[in-house]
Amino acid sequence: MNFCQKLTALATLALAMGVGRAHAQAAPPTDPAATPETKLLLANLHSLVSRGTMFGHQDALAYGITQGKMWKGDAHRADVKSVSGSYPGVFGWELGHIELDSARNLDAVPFGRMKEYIGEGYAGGGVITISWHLDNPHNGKTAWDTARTVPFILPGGADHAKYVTYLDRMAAFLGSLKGSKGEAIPVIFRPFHEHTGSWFWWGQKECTPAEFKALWQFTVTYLRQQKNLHNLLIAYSAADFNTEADYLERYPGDEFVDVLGFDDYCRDVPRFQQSMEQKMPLLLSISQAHHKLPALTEFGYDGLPDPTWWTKTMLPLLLKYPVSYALTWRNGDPVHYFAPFPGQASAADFKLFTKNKKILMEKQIAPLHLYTKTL
Ligand code: BMA
Repeated sequence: MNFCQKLTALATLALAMGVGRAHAQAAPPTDPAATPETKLLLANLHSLVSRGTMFGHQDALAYGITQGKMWKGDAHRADVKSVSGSYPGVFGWELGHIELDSARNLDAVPFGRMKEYIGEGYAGGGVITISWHLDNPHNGKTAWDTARTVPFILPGGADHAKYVTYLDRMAAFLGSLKGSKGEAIPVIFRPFHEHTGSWFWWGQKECTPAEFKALWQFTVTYLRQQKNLHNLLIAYSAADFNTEADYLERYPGDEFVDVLGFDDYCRDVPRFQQSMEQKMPLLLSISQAHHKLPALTEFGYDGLPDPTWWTKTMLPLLLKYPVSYALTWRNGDPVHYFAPFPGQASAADFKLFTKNKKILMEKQIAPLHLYTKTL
């Protein structure tokens, strides 16, 4: 073989081994009975990673900020769209208080409206992800209560029946999400998030790894087998972690997770960059080894005080460490917000950020028909 032939042979071998095609071996959904749309979505999301990162915003369609006040419930409105011209590619929603049979979630979004917003996001071609800050089933306090709880709600525990009631109410909502043909809307469901921290009752100091895994496995199995939900991709999302072992300490197993992620917030730019530089390579290598979809499941800079944070801090990180999506948190009130709105200090920079071809908004994603066509 001459030099050229050797190069070609090497390249062929590399391709056959999947080198450079990290996501080609992506696992199908862990739910063997996943709906066709759910299966196709996951396969397409794996392919899409090489094209770019979808930008996501929590509660994008429900409310936002305008001239120092809140807007709420306006049709076809999103702060991200007012600034960039497009809806986000990913729509995040939150189910806290559905377990209480409440008409509104813990941030006052009516569940009836949320269902419509989810339908709109899906019909527009976007991706839906849902978190759940559920109240403590053991003592009725909030998700932020840190009393020891998990052993009481596991099968055989004194509060198991109560937890199952909570699951039933939550599952009824997830099962009610339907597209125009009556098909179930696929959802990236992200329960028990930030479990490596200790601020929720499912946190690291609040239960053992075995208890956490048992809770996760019971929950996912119950939703699939008892509630017949087959539209869920399950996301495991940590807070801080230092090593692969740390990240996987409470991992419930490859058959219970489709998306791997973590949540990280900026309070100081150099420290945030350092934290992302430490966590992102670990996330990417663990996702690749387990054939899971990597995502930055929450990120943000509360109040966006840095006018060039999007292009100077976030963009370089997302270009260097390609993840499927990066979801920023809600525009909760005029002093607690994570996405820019017209007039906000970082609005012009956000617009530039969304113009980068590697940042995918709904406009870029809609023509791909992620639920019906193979990419
Ligand atoms: C938190 C804050 C809270 C909110 C909760 C659930 O990070 O935004 O105000 O209630 O998320 O959405």
